[in-house]
Amino acid sequence: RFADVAQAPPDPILGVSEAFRASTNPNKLNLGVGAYRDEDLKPVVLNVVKKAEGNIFSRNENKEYLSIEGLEGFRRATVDLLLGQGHPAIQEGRVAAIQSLSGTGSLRVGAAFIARFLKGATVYISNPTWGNHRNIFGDEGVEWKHYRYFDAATVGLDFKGLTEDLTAAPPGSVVLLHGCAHNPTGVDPTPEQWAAIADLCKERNLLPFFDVAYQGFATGDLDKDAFAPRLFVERGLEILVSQSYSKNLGLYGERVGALVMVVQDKESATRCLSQLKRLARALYSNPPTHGAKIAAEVVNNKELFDEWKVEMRGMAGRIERVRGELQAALEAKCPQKDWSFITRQIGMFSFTGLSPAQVDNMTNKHAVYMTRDGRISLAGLNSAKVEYLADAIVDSVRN
Ligand code: PLP
Ligand code: TYF
Repeated sequence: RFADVAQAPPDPILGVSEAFRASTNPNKLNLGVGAYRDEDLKPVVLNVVKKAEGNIFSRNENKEYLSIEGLEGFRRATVDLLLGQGHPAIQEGRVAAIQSLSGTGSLRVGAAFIARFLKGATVYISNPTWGNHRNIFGDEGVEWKHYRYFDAATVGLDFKGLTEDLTAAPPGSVVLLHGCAHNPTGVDPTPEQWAAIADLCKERNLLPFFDVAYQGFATGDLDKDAFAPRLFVERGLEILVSQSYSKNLGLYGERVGALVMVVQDKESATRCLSQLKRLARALYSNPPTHGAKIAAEVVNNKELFDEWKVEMRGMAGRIERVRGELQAALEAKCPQKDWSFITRQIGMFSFTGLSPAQVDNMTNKHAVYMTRDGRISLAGLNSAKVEYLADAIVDSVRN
């Protein structure tokens, strides 16, 4: 019965971590997965998370099911974090938010909503994008197409290509946009370009679906990093948003996130939430409690919230520092090439432009583990390893 089941390919990102673990090379370096590491390259549990957990444990709460839409305090907190406390859309009651299984699960609920209520709509995803986007929409039977995004020649945004592709998209299509710190390129639209994209969505009747997985990691400031979705709402657009606390609160394994819909009026919000609950019920019934309590505790407690902002800036700052160091090391070792893209790119990643063959050289010869699209996670780099990495890159580009 099961003998004919074919082997599934490994995840192109998480598979890198498996290969890294299997390597016995003492110099091995894991720049594959986008997960924050400290200067000793160890995973981090934020101080505010430990404090929040202390508060939660001291209240000796039960482990009852949450309601399908999730923890009330978390739902409020996550919308506040996205739109800013007291935002008119919140006061008008036209925001529907369902706690879901981190960014991935929230995207999947969004995909299920699209499949059921926007039948036939195509989702436009950037080329390139986070690999799982294709699976998430594809597995829900939602058709997806690429829009142009990255221009290898300028190592920047192909704004002309993006505009052309979205202009050609049929009205009613969905456009998946990375809220900030685009994965994998580290290239975001400028504020003016965001405004133009918003106008285009409005003119062409496209539905923006923001994937917000790195709020805090673009500028180190949670509010500034919510610029794009807030701008779209300000311009009168209805939006879908998936939010993840994996990176900014370091809650990876707790699976904390939400799907948020900002719609035109309160009645629509009520009905949309009822349908999101209907979808979630069949997918996983109700979301996990612990991580949501942590996020709610941090965002809703002024003291912890302020401390989180400091820790957030610390993480973003460490990544920015190693970016600068890597660029300087490459400029010293290989001055004939322009390496300025490394500090122009933002967020956790650098899109190096290394070809698959060069990536193989990085991994096979130097034990630098990274994805085959040439992306490196700077969250997995420290000062001590900068020289080693720069030597490996220079050796690989010369090959
Ligand atoms: N979207 C993007 C762009 C990501 O990089 C990630 C990975 O963190 C996710 C969504 C979802 O991650 P998670 O399911 O851990 O929130
Ligand atoms: O792009 C990354 O590295 C992160 C982590 O299936 C991740 O988004 C990677 C793959 C995956 C889930 C999370």
